Amino acid sequence: MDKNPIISIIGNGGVGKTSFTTQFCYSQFIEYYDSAIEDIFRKQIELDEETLNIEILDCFYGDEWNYNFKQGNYEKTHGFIFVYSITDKNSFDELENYLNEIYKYKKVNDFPIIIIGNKNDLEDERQISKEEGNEFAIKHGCPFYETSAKTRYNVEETIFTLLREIRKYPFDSNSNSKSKSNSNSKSNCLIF
Ligand SMILES: Nc1nc2c(ncn2[C@@H]2O[C@H](COP(=O)(O)OP(=O)(O)O)[C@@H](O)[C@H]2O)c(=O)[nH]1
Ligand SMILES: [Mg+2]
Repeated sequence: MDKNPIISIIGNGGVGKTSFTTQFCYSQFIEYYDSAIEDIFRKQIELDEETLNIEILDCFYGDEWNYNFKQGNYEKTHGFIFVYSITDKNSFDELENYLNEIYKYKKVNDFPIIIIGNKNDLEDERQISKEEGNEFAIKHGCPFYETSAKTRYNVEETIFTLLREIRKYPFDSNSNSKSKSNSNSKSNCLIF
């Protein structure tokens, strides 16, 4: 596995991408953060006795989105986190479009993804059931978690599961593309 895995976190504005990332990297929930900022977060972690320097690309999506920047980011990404908010049906409906967007740059089955329904602490405002989230993940053959960037619920689990998925896809640095050791193997879907 690449010792410097790169993760892109993708989803509508306001779903909690930056909060999730800062919770993971700094164990802090930051209430206000400018959502029009693109940022790279870095953290050194131990995973199964291996030291990894991970980079998380927290991507802003909007009209001003720079096409070249996006393409460059997607190509170098080892694994993607797709985020919706359980309190925002629109953010859930949009995920399909984001996934299709990535398929323009990477082949289906060629990269690991994980889907998360964030803001799990806001049960009273829930618009998307856990089952709907899980079914969507089954459709895309990837793991699924509900998370809370506020309480840190499943935040580490999400990243660690994705990193273990990335490990199954040996990265070929010569061709800058990934080939999966067993392209037929789909991960089991998990519901939390
Ligand atoms: N209650 C709750 N609020 C959250 C959670 N994640 C993010 N937020 C709030 O949702 C808003 C948008 O979060 P942000 O991380 O900026 O979203 P981004 O645009 O996807 O980066 C902020 O006010 C956050 O404090 C969460 O898990 N629970
Ligand atoms: Mg943000």
